[in-house]
Amino acid sequence: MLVNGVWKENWQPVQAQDAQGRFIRQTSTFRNWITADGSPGVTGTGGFRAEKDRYHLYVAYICPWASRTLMVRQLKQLTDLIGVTVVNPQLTDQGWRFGGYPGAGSDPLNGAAYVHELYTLADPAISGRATVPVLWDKETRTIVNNESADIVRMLNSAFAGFGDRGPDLYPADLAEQIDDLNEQIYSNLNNAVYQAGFATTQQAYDEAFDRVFATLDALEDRLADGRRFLFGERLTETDVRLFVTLVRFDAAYQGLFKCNRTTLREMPNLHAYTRRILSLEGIAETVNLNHIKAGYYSIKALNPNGIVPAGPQEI
Ligand SMILES: N[C@@H](CCC(=O)N[C@@H](CS)C(=O)NCC(=O)O)C(=O)O
Repeated sequence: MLVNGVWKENWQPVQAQDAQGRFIRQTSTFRNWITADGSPGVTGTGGFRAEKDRYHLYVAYICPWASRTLMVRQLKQLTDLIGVTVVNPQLTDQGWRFGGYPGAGSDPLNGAAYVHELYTLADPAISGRATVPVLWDKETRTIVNNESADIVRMLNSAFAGFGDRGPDLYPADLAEQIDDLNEQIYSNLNNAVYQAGFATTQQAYDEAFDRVFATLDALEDRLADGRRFLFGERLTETDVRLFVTLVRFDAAYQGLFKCNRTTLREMPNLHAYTRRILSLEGIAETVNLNHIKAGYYSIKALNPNGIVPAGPQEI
């Protein structure tokens, strides 16, 4: 991680843990918003007006949080407005690295070798972890935001002035229900699989495992009435948040993170739902199973010999 702008120690997967050995995720540092007119958003400062070719996303295909932002960029048809660079899937001693792995790129804007360099460009005295996604502003050469939940929401609305940009993923009449279900899915699934995987006590693992499968069971039931998406016919940001975990489930969480009561394939409604979202225009390009497997199985603390499983080869 970075301490006062300098990279310290080898990269470690566990960010922090509580007294019971439960994994705790770091909170994000840059919380500014792109808005239609450059006025400040819900948090942070203003000055980030929606403009073509001004912003760039740095992502990892392995990362579910970064993948949310990639999906929304596709769903909102923003691919010609906002560029993307994908990092290598394996975490190095200095965190995310650019270039070399098939499907990854080098940094076209700043010539950085590691993502942590973007953080020190944005704030030379920064302390904290250098996470993806990073939403970069080419004009002021800084990080607008590194919290995927914010990025998903700002991309849903900020570029409305550029024509019809796909479905409203956060419609006002569903906002409260979306916020509620987002929170449940984040705590009991998106983050809980990591809590199972990185648990350092049996109790912490058991608790996380139970939350993961109770949540999957409830979602499997919810989809039993044949609805296309979580709230019916309309795709929302909650579907994006659920999809990114489901699509990694059999490839990474089931094996490496020991979330192995049931595979996704054994939950027919959730499996069909995942494939339905995967078939939406542009979404398959945001999912790279090779990166997902190579990335998760490169975490030495969980897989010291670095063997990458051959399967599964499809979702
Ligand atoms: N709150 C962040 C979390 C992002 C996050 O944890 N990204 C992970 C990859 S999945 C990361 O970059 N980890 C590197 C590290 O922790 O050093 C978000 O949702 O945007």
